Amino acid sequence: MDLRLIDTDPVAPLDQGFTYIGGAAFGATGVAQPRVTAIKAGVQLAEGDVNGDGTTDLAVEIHTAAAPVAGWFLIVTWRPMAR
Ligand SMILES: [Ca+2]
Repeated sequence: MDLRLIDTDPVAPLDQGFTYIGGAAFGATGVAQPRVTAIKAGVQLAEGDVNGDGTTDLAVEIHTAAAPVAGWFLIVTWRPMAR
């Protein structure tokens, strides 16, 4: 799932991306996060919290028996340096 074109903070300079959290609950910490949880055997739910408020903004059902890994998501992996 390619999330690289989503700038999670359009106010800040450059692009801000997501931090993958596996199956953990969204932190509501202001940090954009994708996660994957099992719905039932062979069905995973990938969700993204784009604005870091702890609620789901996008969701995709994935049908696979494979265990979820961070590599399912293409995310911006760099951050602008603090000034
Ligand atoms: Ca949200």
